[in-house]
Formats: sequence, structure tokens, C-alpha cells
Amino acid sequence: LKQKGCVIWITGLSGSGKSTVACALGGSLYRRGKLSYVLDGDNVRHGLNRDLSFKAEDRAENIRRIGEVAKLFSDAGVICIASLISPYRKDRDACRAMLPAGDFIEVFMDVPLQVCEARDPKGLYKLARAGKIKGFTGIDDPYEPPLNCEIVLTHKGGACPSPCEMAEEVVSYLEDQGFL
Ligand code: GGZ
Repeated sequence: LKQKGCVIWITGLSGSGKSTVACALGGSLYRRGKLSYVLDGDNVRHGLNRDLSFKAEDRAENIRRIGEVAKLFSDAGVICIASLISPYRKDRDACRAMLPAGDFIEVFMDVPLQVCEARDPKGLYKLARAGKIKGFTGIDDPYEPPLNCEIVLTHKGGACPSPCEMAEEVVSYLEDQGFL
């Protein structure tokens, strides 16, 4: 097998663009002939993790299970792209600890809450502000940004790079690290 697996862990607020970047990255890797698989929090919560709520211990379990599945993909030589809010640092660090050093690549979608809230693609922020969703990340539930992650994808001087440009930043990192 020519391909070495790894886990790209994309963390950030709801509406920060995690799923869009994950999808663009999967497409870019596909065009390079590299096998990848996207594990998206919102999707996995409809199947494997449908028994879990959004309280802290269930978020921890959601992240733990997705971390274990991502590790299996990585062991099989697949580049696994996990996109979850994963708001707690200790939960993300526990997933990092499951993998050999260098194989867990944490990507922070550094998008301000006000930008995510203005996008509000599913109208969830509006519901959270109205008190119709309780414990919504960024509104009345915490988000702990990474302190020392591998990649930060951010607004640069007001100009927001496109999801494709962000995905290409990750691709460059994978090239530099010898995964591609
Ligand atoms: C945060 C919530 C909540 C609450 C529902 N808090 O933007 P989305 O809609 O499509 O993605 C969010 C998704 C979060 O699932 P994750 O598995 O990524 O979360 S975690 O890592 O914290 O376990 C959002 C929607 O579910 N959603 N209620 N209370 N996001």
C-alpha cells in the first residue's frame, strides 16, 4: 500500500465551515488519487451516535467514538477527515492520544461567532437565541479553542479564503509531512 493514513480533525463552531472544508478536502484528495473518508458529527449523530445528546458527557462520548472510528480508518491507510464541533480540549486531546505522534492533525476553523451566527445556515443560532435550543455551543455552552493545533484556518484581514483555498492549505501541510 502506497498510502499512509492519518486523521484530520476539524474543530470549530457550528456554521464555521467544517463540513464544507471537509468535503472540499475529500474532493481534492480524490483528484490526487488518495482515498479519504469524511466522518461528520452531524451525520454520524443520525446513525452510530443517534443515542447521544449535546450535554457535555454525551459530546465526550460522541467524540470518543468518532476518534476510535477515525483511528480504524487511519490504521487501514485511509486519510480520515473528522469534522465535529468537539468543543472540549480534553476530548480532542484524548483522540490525539489514540494515534501515533504526527498522525493526528488538528485543524481549527477560526471563525468568529458573529460570522457563524450571521451565516446561520440551519437557523439554529436564531433558535438558540430565542431559548428554543438549550446548551448551544457559543451561545450558552462553551467552546475551547485549540492552544497548539497543527493548522489554523482563519479570516485574513477581513478577506475570507474560500473553502477550496482552505482545503488546499491542509493539502500543502499533508505534502510537507509526507502523507501525499
Ligand atoms: C451545538 C448543535 C446543538 C447544540 C444541534 N450545540 O451546524 P450543524 O448543526 O449542522 O452542526 C451542529 C451539530 C453538532 O454536532 P457535533 O457532533 O459536531 O457536536 S459535538 O462535537 O459538540 O458533539 C449543529 C447541530 O449538531 N446542533 N444542537 N446544542 N450544535
